[in-house]
Amino acid sequence: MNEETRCGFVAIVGAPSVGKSTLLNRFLGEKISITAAKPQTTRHRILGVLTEPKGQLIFWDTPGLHLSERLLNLELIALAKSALADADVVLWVVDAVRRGVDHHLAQDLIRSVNQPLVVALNKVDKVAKDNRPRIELLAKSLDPGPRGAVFQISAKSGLGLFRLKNKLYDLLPSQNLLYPSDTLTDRPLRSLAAELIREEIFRLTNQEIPYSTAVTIEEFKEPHEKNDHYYLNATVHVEKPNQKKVIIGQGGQTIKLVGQGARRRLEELLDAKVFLNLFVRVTKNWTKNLKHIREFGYGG
Ligand SMILES: Nc1nc2c(ncn2[C@@H]2O[C@H](COP(=O)(O)OP(=O)(O)OP(=O)(O)O)[C@@H](O)[C@H]2O)c(=O)[nH]1
Ligand SMILES: [Mg+2]
Repeated sequence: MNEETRCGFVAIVGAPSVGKSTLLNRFLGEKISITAAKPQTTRHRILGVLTEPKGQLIFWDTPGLHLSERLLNLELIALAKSALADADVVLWVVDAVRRGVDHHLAQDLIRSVNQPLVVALNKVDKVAKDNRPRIELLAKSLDPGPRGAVFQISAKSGLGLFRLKNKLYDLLPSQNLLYPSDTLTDRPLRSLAAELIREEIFRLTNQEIPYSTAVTIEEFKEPHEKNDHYYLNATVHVEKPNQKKVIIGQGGQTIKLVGQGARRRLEELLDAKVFLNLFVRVTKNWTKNLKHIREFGYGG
């Protein structure tokens, strides 16, 4: 083992929509975690592995931390907590412009553990010049002192990420790589496919629809021969009959757009033609039912 090889787990945590998944994708140079302008996009603990000559940063992307008694949300908080408990270093992402409605839940959870802490004040590309002094003050107030450091970054433009990454390496233990160097994620293709469909639903629907939607893949057939199609059968689960109406849209227009967008993205991901069948089903109040939450692959 090279004495200088650094390797370990970094839990990316923070309030919803602060840019955790965008940051992970940016670090990896690949989209493995879906992103959206609407909160509560991530519903898994997503492993992303970055291997470089210096070592290996093993990230856990986690669901945004916010207070709500909805059972699905409680499961997602538990997931983020489990990543925090397993991490060597905590990477707390804070929105420089809008600190996130539930900033305090993240703060409390971070205070309850004692690993090194790096704070990433994200979206500084959005900060107007005359607001710079306010951001400097905010950065100062978030500085964890001897426990770590604070960085001003933009996950979108890449600003500040090199220094942030180097700090993360410095805080990790010296040890051999834990994953083969070509590992990117532990998410199976099938699950990435379900997530891409969900991302299209986030893009094309509003209000409570994105949060009330789950996607499962019933069939995922790989091509047998070159130039053959992938064949996917997916179910979009919603909680109420009126949500089903919205997702299908007038004359089937919305579900058609979801299907077209998701198919294009899947073809990019799989580098092959894709045949995608979407079916919309009402699974009453699934976000309040642990059996369904698990069945759809979220939480625990
Ligand atoms: N301007 C700007 N926008 C950003 C930046 N990082 C993320 N965003 C945007 O912020 C929104 C939320 O990003 P996500 O990465 O999905 O946020 P998240 O923290 O993973 O959200 P949850 O999974 O819902 O907790 C998206 O519209 C991103 O494009 C950034 O550095 N600058
Ligand atoms: Mg996310």
